[in-house]
Amino acid sequence: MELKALRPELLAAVEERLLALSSPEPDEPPPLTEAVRRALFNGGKRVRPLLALLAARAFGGRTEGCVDLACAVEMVHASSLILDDLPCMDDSPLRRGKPALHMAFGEDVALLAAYALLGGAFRAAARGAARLPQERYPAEAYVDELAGAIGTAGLVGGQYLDLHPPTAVDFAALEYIHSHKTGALFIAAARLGAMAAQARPAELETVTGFAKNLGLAFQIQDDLLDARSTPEALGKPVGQDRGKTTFLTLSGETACRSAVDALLGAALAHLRPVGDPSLLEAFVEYVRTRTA
Ligand code: GRG
Repeated sequence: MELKALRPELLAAVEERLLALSSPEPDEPPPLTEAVRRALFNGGKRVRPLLALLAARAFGGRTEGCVDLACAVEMVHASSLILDDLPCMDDSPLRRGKPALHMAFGEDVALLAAYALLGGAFRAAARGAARLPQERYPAEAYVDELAGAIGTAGLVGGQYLDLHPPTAVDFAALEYIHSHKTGALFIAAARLGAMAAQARPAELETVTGFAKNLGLAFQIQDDLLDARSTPEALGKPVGQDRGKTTFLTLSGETACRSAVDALLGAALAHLRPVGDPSLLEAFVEYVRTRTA
């Protein structure tokens, strides 16, 4: 099946499960439910869960077994966006064109919602993983994968260096920041999908190389979109990175566009040993042509 035809079905499964995963506990304070749901359902593209589900398909896995894992990754992503927007971090009043969560609910509720999403993500991952075959990858391997992507050598580490950059930010420093801030969750999404499909450890390495290149290309595109797109096309304010060193300020537009092409080419090259790479190839094409 082609990605165009499959995508709505996969995204519908993700929406449905995210709704279930964020349904209120019997004694949950309603404002928390509202904040968590606002963070989850405010127009995200669902790139990471889609990547997880397509990676599962590429290794012959049934995607139902992987939906919880895909949703766990999206919940971590939603949590990271809440935290990223806080005044002590990126200090952004808007997210996806609407008030950031701390603007709508206050910083205290935003922080609590971010923690609630993280807890929910681990619950989803643990429960999803427990329903998969345990011989090659026991349930804790999936949980460990997700935890590693968040930690000091993942999202948190990348965010730290983004907030405390070295005095001279060069390409290597930016690559470190973004391969952690953005790349870590792309890698976790693709690996979790492949693990759910029982891909062999060597195949996981292939998937890691694929997702690493894809994640970095995605981030460089983000820099380009931030500088060159319009708020209408992007669904959020542009020029947010002004004053920051980005791939664009460091290398210029032409070099950035070449880097995106080269990275996407490298991502595709990693797919050569994959049995049926067609859906992941189509996903690369979607990333190549994205406008938001
Ligand atoms: C403890 C979860 C946690 C995080 C702490 C705050 C933080 C560390 C990390 C921030 C990471 C971050 C916000 C990276 C930006 C990644 C990125 C490219 C975001 C945009 O992704 P899209 O385009 O967003 O997929 P949508 O809006 O479509 O969901």
